[in-house]
Amino acid sequence: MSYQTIKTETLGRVGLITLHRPEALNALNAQLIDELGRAARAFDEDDGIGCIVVTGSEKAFAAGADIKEMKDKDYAQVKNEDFITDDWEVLSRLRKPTVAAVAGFALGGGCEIAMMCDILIAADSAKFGQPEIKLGTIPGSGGTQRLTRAVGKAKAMELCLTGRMMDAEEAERAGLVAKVVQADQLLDEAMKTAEAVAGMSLPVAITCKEAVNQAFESTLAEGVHFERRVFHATFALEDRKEGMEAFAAKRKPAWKHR
Ligand code: CO8
Repeated sequence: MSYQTIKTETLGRVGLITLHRPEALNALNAQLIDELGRAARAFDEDDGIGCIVVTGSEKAFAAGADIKEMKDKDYAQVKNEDFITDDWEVLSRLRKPTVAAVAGFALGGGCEIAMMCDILIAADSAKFGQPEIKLGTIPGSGGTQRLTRAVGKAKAMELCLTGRMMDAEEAERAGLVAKVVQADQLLDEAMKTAEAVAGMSLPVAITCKEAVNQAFESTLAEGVHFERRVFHATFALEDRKEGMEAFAAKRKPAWKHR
């Protein structure tokens, strides 16, 4: 498939998507969202892929929805076309684990797309924010919800209501990102993480992702119950047997299902 606003590459069992609209700091226009959705779905459906990495440029992961494309829309239009359709949420619906590798600006929809990924790794140059309030609007693709779940009400309120940016160190302290690395090592680190995940048994990795996500959708008791049920279910897999036998035999597991 050929794309104009993103680049894709398959590196071993990792699918790499690079947002690529350098003239607009990777602002998310309709074409980019369409291409990102198609590429992400294609990797998700590809048996050769175990993990997907989404990244941007050194200067920007993505500076938000394309303001120039959005500015002339009126209420009837956004309502009728259901602006920010499900396509914008594609990354949150993938079955396979995803890693966001963020350098530079991750603002508005850019921050929201990064937060849709399962593991967020930041370069020390990363800047996160939901500046929509400065444009007279509010986040529209989960910013008020995912940011609040990640960093808590106090910081999410402050960030959304003032529109200020938070740097990588603050984002790590607040629990938004898994780790911060030097900018020139961002992609290497993200790939290492993605390769480690892609090296696991795929049905187990998918199950594990589902179980962690359940924490955001249920009470503690329901979540623990769900976890117990899917934990039991892993005992139906040959890979569960293989993993434990390999440990006992002091060898590396040879997963059957990848
Ligand atoms: N939309 C369109 N163009 C943009 C955007 C954007 N969001 N951000 C930057 N650009 C363009 C600039 O207009 C400029 O273009 P040109 O050279 O033609 O003038 C080019 O990119 C470079 O940008 P700057 O010259 O502004 O670069 P600076 O380094 O001076 O500033 C900033 C960088 C601080 C990131 C600045 O560009 C900025 O504030 N950008 C807007 C950030 C913003 O407000 N983002 C939120 C957008 S609203 C939103 O995301 C709603 C989300 C809805 C749901 C999305 C679902 C995924």
